[in-house]
This record gives sequence, C-alpha cells and structure tokens, in this order.
Amino acid sequence: MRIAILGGDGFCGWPTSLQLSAAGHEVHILDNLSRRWIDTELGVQSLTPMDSIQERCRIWKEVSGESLHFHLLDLAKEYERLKAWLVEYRPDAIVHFAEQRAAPYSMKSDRHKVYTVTNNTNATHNLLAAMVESGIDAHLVHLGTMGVYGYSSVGAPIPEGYLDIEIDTPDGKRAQEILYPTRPGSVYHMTKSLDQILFQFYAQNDGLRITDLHQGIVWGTHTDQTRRHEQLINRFDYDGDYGTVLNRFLIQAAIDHPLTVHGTGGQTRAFIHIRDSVRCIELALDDAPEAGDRVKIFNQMTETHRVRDLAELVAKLTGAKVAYLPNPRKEAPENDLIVKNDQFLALGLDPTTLAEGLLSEVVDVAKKFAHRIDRSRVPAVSAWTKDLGSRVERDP
Ligand code: NAD
Ligand code: USQ
Repeated sequence: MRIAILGGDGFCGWPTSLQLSAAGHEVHILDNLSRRWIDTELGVQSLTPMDSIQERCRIWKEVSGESLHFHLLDLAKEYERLKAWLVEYRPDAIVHFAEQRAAPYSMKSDRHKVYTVTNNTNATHNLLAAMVESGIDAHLVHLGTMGVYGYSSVGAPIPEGYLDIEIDTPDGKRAQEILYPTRPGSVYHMTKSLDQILFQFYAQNDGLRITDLHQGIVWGTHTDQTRRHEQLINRFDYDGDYGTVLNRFLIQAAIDHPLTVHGTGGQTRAFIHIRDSVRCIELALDDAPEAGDRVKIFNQMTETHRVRDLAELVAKLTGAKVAYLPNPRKEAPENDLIVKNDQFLALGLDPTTLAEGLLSEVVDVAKKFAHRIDRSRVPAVSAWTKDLGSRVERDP
C-alpha cells in the first residue's frame, strides 16, 4: 500500500513509519515538525539524541534499502497544499498522529489551550474535508486516546467505543447504540473527543472509512526497526509536559530523582508498549471498515496500572525513592479501570508486559542517556487551575 503517516516524525509516528516501510509499503511522512519547535519553546530535548527527519530517512535507506519520503506540511494551516498532496499521491491508507498530544502542555496557559484546540481540530477536519473533496478512497486510521472515556469509576468494563443503551419511549423501551459518552480531563483530551464527532459525521455523510484507536499511555522506546541503527533511535520525552508517567519514572530512577507521584498515586491508567502500539496500527490497517460502516473503534492498550504501584515497582527494581507531591492536575485521586481490548487480541496481538520489558528500558535507555537529562526540567509545573498552580510552585 501507499501509506501517508501524518505526524511521522513523532514518538509513535517514527517507529510506525519504519515498521510499515520494512513491511514493504510505500511510506510518506507528512509533518510540520512542530514538536521539535515545542522542544525549543520549552527548552527541553529528547532523552535520546534525534537526528533531523531528513537524516533519519537517509539512514533508513542505507540500512534497509527502502525509501521514506518526507513532506513538510502543516495539516492545520495548509489546507490547499494538503488537498493537492492527496490528489497527487492518492494514498491507500492514512495514519493520523499529527496533533499536539500533551495534556500538561494543553493546560499551560490560555495560549496553549487555544493552540491545542486550533491545531488538533483543524488538522483533523482539514484532513476529512480534503479526503472527501479529492475523492480518494483511503482508509483513515487515527490515534485517539483512552482519556476520552474519562476516569470515573463505573465498575463496568469500558467497551470499545460504543455503548448499548435503552431509551424509554411512549411505546416502551427502545435499544440504541451510542458513542460512549466522553468525559475528557484536559483540553488536549477534549480535542480527541471533538475528533470523534468529526469522524462520526464524515463516516455517515460521506462514507469515509475510518478507524479510531483509543490508545492508552505509551511506554518504552525501541522497536525492532529503531534498534537497527543508533541514528534511527526513537524520541523519548521525560520533561514535566511531554514525558508520560512510566517513562518519567524510568529516567527519574536513572538520575536518583525521587519518583514524582501526583497526589496519592491512586489514578489507574491504561498502558501499552511502543512495540505493541506499532503492531496494533499494522493490524488495524489490515482490518479496514467498508464504506458506509460506522467508525471502527479499538481500545489500544494491554494493561492497566495504578500510578503508585508503578512507582513502587520501579523503586523496587532500581532502589529509587518515591515522592508523593501535590497533584497539579484536576483528576479523580483514585479510580478503577477495566477496559475491553478483545478486538486486537482476536487479531493476534501478543502484548509485551511491564514485567518483561521494564528492566531493559531502564538499562538500555534511561541509564545510557542519563547524562543528557536536565534535572530542572523534570518537575511537572503546568497546573490545571490557578489554585493548583500556586500549590505546585511551592513544591519542586
Ligand atoms: P508526538 O508529539 O511525538 O508526535 C506528533 C507529531 O505530529 C509531531 O512530529 C508533530 O510535529 C506532528 N504534528 C503536530 N501537529 C501537526 C500539524 N498541524 N501538521 C503536521 N504535523 C503535525 O506525539 P506521539 O506521542 O507520537 O503521539 C502521536 C499521536 O498518538 C497523537 O495524536 C496522540 O494524541 C496519540 N497518543 C499518544 C500517546 C502517547 O503516550 N504518546 C498515547 C495515546 C495516544
Ligand atoms: N502522573 C504522575 N506523575 C508524573 C506524571 C504523571 O503521577 O510525573 C500521573 C498523572 O497525574 C496522571 C497519570 O500519571 O494521573 C498519567 O499521566 P501521563 O502524563 O502519563 O498521561 P496523560 O496526561 O493522560 O497523557 C498521555 C499522552 C497522551 C495520551 C494519554 C493516553 O501524553 O497523548 O492520549 O497518555 S490516556 O492517559 O490513556 O488518555
């Protein structure tokens, strides 16, 4: 297939591009490199040294013999160029990663809220409108988030996207299937809830074939392809805005920084290793819906863990101390989480568990690149409300 990877320079997009290229697909990366600019804005850098996207593509050609094609394009701001690109290249499939994905960054200030909503909703809507207008019949696979469901403990498993309900009518009860009600916990997560409605409309109105992957928190760094050359290494975010919880604990342990648990650490979240994330995207591409089908939704996660359990696990493995800090976020202090992920397991996903993968990530990545860590960038200082901000700043 000819596959467009939107956001293919990012943490999930880069290893996905390599994997699909290695599998023999013609891969085109479209990215505006905004993530690299945000690193500059925040004064941070990936734990792992990253080459330019052009250099990464050159190394891949040397290593694999396969070409990766890079196109510098802003999905949210360059509608006409995007449409022209689709008309010219007519991809068979499009994988859409190209959004601002950090919840803390989206809550940093009013400017960051506005940027996140403008960037993410315009990127997705421009893509959908351009797909219809260009008349291409590509399968769109979007990276959504488990966070659209919210984290209130309902005691029942979260289904894959849809909920069967009964409505009282004058003629008795009527069964209906609805999108699972969203309850986003940040402006970023809210944009993913908006994306869901955009997808529902374009699937129903224009017969677009869309798969939405509700992904949990991705951890780890390497895939088989990124290991093939040191310059193919994936990015690894550890700072207080972009670093996700388990990857942060791993590097904190590597530099003897106390593990930064927010609140009691009673928050339960869904997790998936980057290798499995990439594999799931391959599986989803092979399982495209037909025109006229509802949006296909998968829960892309393999395990759930409570934050304090993760901290204790990493502490046991490494001897690190655990610090319980004031929580900069407005979120349930404790929640249960049971998630259905039957569809990917049925398609043959064989998950990497924390128990198998954790130690190698600590040794191969966190310890190896520990000298590149700026300790001052470790604390999470973006607060969800002004009240929470004043508490957080008092604590490192
Ligand atoms: P990332 O920030 O590393 O990568 C996103 C890429 O998209 C970047 O290279 C960025 O430059 C590009 N981009 C952003 N806006 C763009 C625009 N307007 N035009 C063109 N390119 C643009 O993020 P990631 O961790 O790789 O996440 C990828 C996707 O997966 C996101 O949509 C995110 O919501 C989703 N996701 C990520 C995780 C996770 O733990 N990392 C978990 C669940 C879902
Ligand atoms: N947390 C800590 N300490 C830290 C960092 C985080 O206790 O140092 C806690 C947070 O308060 C939160 C939980 O860990 O309760 C998860 O935080 P996170 O930053 O790892 O994850 P989140 O903000 O939800 O966002 C990440 C990705 C996002 C993706 C989402 C999947 O950045 O793109 O959509 O995970 S999910 O969480 O399933 O919605």
